[in-house]
Amino acid sequence: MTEVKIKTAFAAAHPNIALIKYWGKSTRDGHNEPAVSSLSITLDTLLTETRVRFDPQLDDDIFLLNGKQDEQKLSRISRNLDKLRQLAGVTTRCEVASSNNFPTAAGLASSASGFAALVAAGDRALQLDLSFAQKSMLARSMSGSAARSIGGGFIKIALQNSGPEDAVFGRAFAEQIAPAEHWPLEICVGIASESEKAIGSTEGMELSRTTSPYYDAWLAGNDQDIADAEQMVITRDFEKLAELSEFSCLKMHALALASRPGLLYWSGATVEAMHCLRDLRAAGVPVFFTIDAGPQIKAVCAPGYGDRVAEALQSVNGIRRVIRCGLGCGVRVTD
Ligand code: 2P0
Repeated sequence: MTEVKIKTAFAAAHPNIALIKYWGKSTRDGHNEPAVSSLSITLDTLLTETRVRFDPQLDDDIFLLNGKQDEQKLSRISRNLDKLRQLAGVTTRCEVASSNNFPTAAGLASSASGFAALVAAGDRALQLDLSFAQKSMLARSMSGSAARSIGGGFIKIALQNSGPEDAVFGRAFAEQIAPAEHWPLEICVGIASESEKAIGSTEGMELSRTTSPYYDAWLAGNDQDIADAEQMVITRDFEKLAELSEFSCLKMHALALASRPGLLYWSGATVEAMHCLRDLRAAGVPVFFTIDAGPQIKAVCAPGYGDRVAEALQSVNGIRRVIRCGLGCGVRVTD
């Protein structure tokens, strides 16, 4: 093992939101492998920017989030750095400085953009020259959804396509189904709360796997949902994708709600917003909702309907603000 001279690199990544949800981990191995396939869209607007600096003068890794040292998140960051160091054959410690232009750990996939940016910056700094799939697998080993933020537009992690088990990388990786230009959907994110969630996704998923009576049914329906959703994206069938995406979202939340103790990620505003968006769709506006492990509501609409949807969402009691997004690109090195 050797030390490197000071090596610095910058990367930027966007969060993604799953239309076919990932909830539950494989019991097979230690690589944070998902138990189900998932399909997502990468957003623009929301952004994580990360700088890594490998420095032989450092005794320990350091993690700064939005300018403040964050000890709590450091061990997970260090585990990711250890994999990068292992691949590069070095022991040098690293300072990671990351900033988000949106609330962290509040159901807006900050861990997805965060680990995607970290892997890309680390790859550049250590000159590993990892492939798309390798970066995706390294990001996935820290956060399942981060595997998808390596790519832009429409992305899937299809477990059927997973490669053979690899000691460093594991198996499951993301692939692009279509670029953003294929179908420039608009997304309005309704912020119901800016606080960090009480139960993180990792803990929540494990609780659902071990206690929810719906877990087997959740696994059984996944292959069909993924195959159908991919086809709907390819043919740009908004109406069918709307129905299937809401089904996957509500099915995930039913699974979580039926855990013991039940995981209730919604606030009153989340439920009000679901009704608002369903009413809007019934009135002919092509829009649907999706919700992750937090109270924020994401309204996905057909191109050109963003103004109308944002206005409706903004008027829902308890929705503090609305962030407008389009579809974004994958992670990129920015120096
Ligand atoms: C998803 N979520 O597909 C699902 C839907 C939240 C709800 O992936 O445990 O932070 O780190 O692998 O990626 C969020 O969980 O979970 C997530 P870990 P992650 O987007």
